[in-house]
Amino acid sequence: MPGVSFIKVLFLYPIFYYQNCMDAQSGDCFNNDWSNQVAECAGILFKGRFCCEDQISLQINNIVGLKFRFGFTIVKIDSWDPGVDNIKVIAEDEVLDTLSFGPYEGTSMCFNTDYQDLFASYSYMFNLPQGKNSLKITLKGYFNEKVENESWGAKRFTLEMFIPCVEFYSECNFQGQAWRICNGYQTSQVRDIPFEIKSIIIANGIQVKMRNPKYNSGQTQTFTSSQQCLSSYQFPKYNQNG
Ligand SMILES: [Ca+2]
Ligand SMILES: [Ca+2]
Repeated sequence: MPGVSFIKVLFLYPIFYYQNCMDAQSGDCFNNDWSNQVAECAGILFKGRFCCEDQISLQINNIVGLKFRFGFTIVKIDSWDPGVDNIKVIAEDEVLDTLSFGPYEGTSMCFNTDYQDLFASYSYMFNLPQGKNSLKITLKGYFNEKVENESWGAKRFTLEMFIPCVEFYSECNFQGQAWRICNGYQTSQVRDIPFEIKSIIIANGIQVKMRNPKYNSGQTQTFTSSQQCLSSYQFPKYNQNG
């Protein structure tokens, strides 16, 4: 029964997983990621304007990794009150930061000419627990006056994976038992995978090579994207070398 079957995973990292609304006039600012509201300040497009207790989120499904970096640019508009008005940056349930600015921080660029505006970039490393295969990032504001007086927006959203994983499933569509290989983890050179593989989550930038003499005339298969439903495959061995 055992043949020359193997799995080899090549991780190229960090993986630039996601970006949105990067440039001054990016067309993708108008997609529905985060929000479908788009505004402009000094010729620069951003998602906004938001006020009051507005929050915007990005939900990513079928993502496997242990360590990430999220980056974005906040657009502070008009008369924020320091210590009162703020935005929380939240990954899953963890508050990564609380951002606050004063009304005169920045330069007068847009909207209320009495108050200054600024663009400021931030990035955060965070971990995702083992076993999670989805990620939700939220920007949650608290403002106690109307949008004409104080507001915010955001742009240049990026997500990088610093410890990416590949996850194998016993059923199609990423269901059933799961077994993962993560970059940076010490793993034995040869390992048993405890089930027949039916689907795999593979981020862009990762290559998974697999071979089984009973499948595709024993040719090596290289996968560079997620596989929703594979034909019968059984892999007794795994080898983690580039
Ligand atoms: Ca202003
Ligand atoms: Ca206020």
